[in-house]
Amino acid sequence: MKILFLNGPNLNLLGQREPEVYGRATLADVEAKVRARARELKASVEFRQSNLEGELVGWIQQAKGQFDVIALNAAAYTHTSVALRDAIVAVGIPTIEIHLSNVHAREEFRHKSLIAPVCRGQIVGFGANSYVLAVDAAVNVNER
Ligand code: CA2
Repeated sequence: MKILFLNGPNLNLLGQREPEVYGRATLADVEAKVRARARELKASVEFRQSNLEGELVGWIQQAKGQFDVIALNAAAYTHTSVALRDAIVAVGIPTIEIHLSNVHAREEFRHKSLIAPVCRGQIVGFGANSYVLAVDAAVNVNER
């Protein structure tokens, strides 16, 4: 099981600002937690972040034949990006939407996800543990 974790804009700032919303863990801390769980479940993980929509689209396209599951925190692009949604559909790789915060309990513009309808499911609101839970979800993605 090969899982591609993709992180969208500003998530490189994690742990540096807004700890009351996003927690104190840095993105490197989140990656370490993901790798620890992946090791337990004998899964392999690639972990990337970009502030550029096109780069995220490129990574999704290139994942075809390379990864079994994509775990995607598209950050602000969640709420705006038809391009990411189309890329997920185009590659046909099961994709899990992740958010640190509970987007449904925040501003109304965060309630709408353009990618949710083309993802297998959403894991939101558990901070860094949303990512850890995504490893478990990925490993079991075909058990429905
Ligand atoms: O809760 C999440 O994981 C989000 O994807 C985070 C995005 C936000 O736009 C989504 O609505 C929900 C924001 C990521 C920015 O992260 C920062 C972290 C620390 C300081 C500033 C921004």
